[in-house]
Amino acid sequence: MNRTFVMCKPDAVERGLSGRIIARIEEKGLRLVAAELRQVDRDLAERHYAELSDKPFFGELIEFITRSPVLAMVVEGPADNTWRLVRTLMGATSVDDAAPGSIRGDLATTTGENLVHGSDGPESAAAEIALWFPGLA
Ligand code: DAT
Ligand code: MG
Repeated sequence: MNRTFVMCKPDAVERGLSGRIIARIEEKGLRLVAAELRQVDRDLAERHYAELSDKPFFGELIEFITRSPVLAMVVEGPADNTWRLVRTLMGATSVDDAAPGSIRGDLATTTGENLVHGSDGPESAAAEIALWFPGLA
C-alpha cells in the first residue's frame, strides 16, 4: 500500500493552515491523489475513530472532529512506507513529545487539537481510504 489517508482537522482549516500542511506533504515528495473539504457527521467520525471508543477523551474527540469541515486526503508515495513518512511529518500524538520541525511540533499547542491525522499502518491506511473515499478503493 503506497497510499495513506491524511486529514487536516477542523483546527487546521479554521486556522488557515491546510495549505501549509499540504505544502509539507508535497515538499517531501508525496503526491495528492484525492482531496475533499468535508463536514464530518457523527456516524463517520465514530467509525473513523472506532478503535478509540472506550478512551476517556472519545466524546471530546468526536465533538472536535465534527465541529467544522476537515480536508480529507489520500496521499501517495513511491514505496510502501507512505503512511510512515506522513506520520514522521506529523510529529508525535502528544503535544509534549511532538518535535520541532514536525507539523504538530511547530504549529500545535494541545494534544486534543493537533491539526492533522495520518493512518498509523498499512491496514488502517487501506481501511481509512475505503471509508473516506470508497470510489478509490
Ligand atoms: P494519532 O492522531 O497520533 O494517530 P491517536 O490515534 O492515538 O493519535 O488519537 C487520535 C486523536 O485523539 C489524537 O490525534 C488526539 C486525540 N487524543 C489522543 N490521545 C489523547 C489524550 N490523551 N488526550 C486528549 N486527546 C487525545
Ligand atoms: Mg491514530
